[in-house]
Amino acid sequence: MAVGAGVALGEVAAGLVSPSVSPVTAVGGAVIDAVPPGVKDWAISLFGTADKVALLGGMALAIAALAALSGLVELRRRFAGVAIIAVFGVVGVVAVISRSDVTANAIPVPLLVAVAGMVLLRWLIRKLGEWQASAAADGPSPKIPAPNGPEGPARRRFFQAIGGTAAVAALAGVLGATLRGAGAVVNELRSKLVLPAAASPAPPIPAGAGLRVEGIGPLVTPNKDFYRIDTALRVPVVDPGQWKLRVTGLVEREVELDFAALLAKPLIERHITIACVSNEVGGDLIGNARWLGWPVRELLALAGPKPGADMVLSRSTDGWTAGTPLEVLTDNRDALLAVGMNGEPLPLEHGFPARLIVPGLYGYVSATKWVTELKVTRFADDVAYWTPRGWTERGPIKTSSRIDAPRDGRSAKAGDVAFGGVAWAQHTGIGSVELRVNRGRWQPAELAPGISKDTWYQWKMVLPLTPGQYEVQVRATDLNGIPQTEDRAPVAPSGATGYHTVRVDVKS
Ligand SMILES: Nc1nc2c(c(=O)[nH]1)N[C@H]1C(S)=C(S)[C@@H](COP(=O)(O)O)O[C@H]1N2
Ligand SMILES: [Mo]
Repeated sequence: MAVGAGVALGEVAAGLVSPSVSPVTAVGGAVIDAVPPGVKDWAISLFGTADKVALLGGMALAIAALAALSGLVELRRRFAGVAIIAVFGVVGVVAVISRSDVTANAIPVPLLVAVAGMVLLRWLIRKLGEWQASAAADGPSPKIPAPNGPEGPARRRFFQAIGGTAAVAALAGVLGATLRGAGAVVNELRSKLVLPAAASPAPPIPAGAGLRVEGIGPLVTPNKDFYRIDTALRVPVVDPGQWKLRVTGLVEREVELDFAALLAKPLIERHITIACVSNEVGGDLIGNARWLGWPVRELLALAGPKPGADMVLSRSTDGWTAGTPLEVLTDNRDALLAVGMNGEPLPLEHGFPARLIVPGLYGYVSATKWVTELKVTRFADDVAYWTPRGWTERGPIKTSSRIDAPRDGRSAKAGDVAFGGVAWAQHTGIGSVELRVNRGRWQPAELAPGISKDTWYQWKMVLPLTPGQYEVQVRATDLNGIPQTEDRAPVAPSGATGYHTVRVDVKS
């Protein structure tokens, strides 16, 4: 019961976080990947297309056997059964981490399964022990319960605990299956989807754009490492066959677009770095991806915004909204109604089947995931989700820079110490990056070419350092010659500012 409840709670958590993080699915997938081909062929010939059901059934039997074993062992020796569950919890974590499509937010799920299983097992065994103890105290024949003896209440409490655990397991099982069922179906549709080639492919990445400095992040962020920010407790699951986008409001004519029609448009592919307004100085709520999509200005041109309109309120399936200046969506920048991310359909967490990506604006005013409506309106008439919650109505990304290597607080060996990181000023571009040591004079760093002015740029600088404590700061200047501000500001209401500072302990 304890293990069953833990596994069921894990399925609920997986259903909420992401369909791909279920420990059961991850362990099953790891088994599929690990068994030798001969065994796989044998299983397929034996079970045919029911091979997955057979695998899940086999896993259920294995889990039940493991649970029974833990219970028997725990009854004899306190924490011995708990330890068995802990070992399998570690196996679950390793299985989840080893899945290539899984993000960091998946790791708590198998931990939850193991912890819930361990806590419940200990609790139930204690109740059982209390019953046994009172039965033993009751007389020489504990087999025949005395209805009014001290074992009566202890026995009842044990069965109440077992019954309660069973009820939790059953409820969680049903909820988890419902949540995950829909996600699994759409995940399957997504994995079968073949996106069209871009009519205008992404310009090639300039040679030398990616610098080799130990500890510096990749120039293009892999999907599984891309930061995720949204208000959705459960990842919205949107069937692309049902998806529609409507352009409404102050327009000459409303436009409705389904997914097939969107894919039939001449799509363009561009590298664009998006950032969250909640990104602290030096933080990692920023990522650079190659997005495939249809320019929003072409969609808006079909609808024909009426004079007086100055904002587009985009809305997602879960009711979240962003307010984007109409001007930004109609100028010549590559604001996209995106369907692809780094050569794949958007991951469910990143807005499948379609989202907005706007160069130069923080995500909260532009990057609506699971988008289904663009309402052309006016800032005076409509308010987006985060505006009444203490964030500015407009959210241009502030020019900023980050030191990735060496990390703050690390020590380095005296001699040439390689510093490296990124700098961004989306849609303006970075002109220069400078470093200063212990508040000394600013020295120019080597600046790699950006992929475009809409992406971050990598920089590097080798400093000859003798043993001692150093404080190193970075600052970027955009291509208009405007440096990032030194004044420190918190993330609210419009994005953090100030120099990223790292302390390095140089040892001989
Ligand atoms: N539907 C929806 N879209 C959303 C959000 C949200 O809460 N709901 N958050 C936005 C914010 S604040 C950011 S920073 C970006 C993050 O996009 P990502 O999760 O793909 O990195 O999505 C934006 N799009
Ligand atoms: Mo954000």
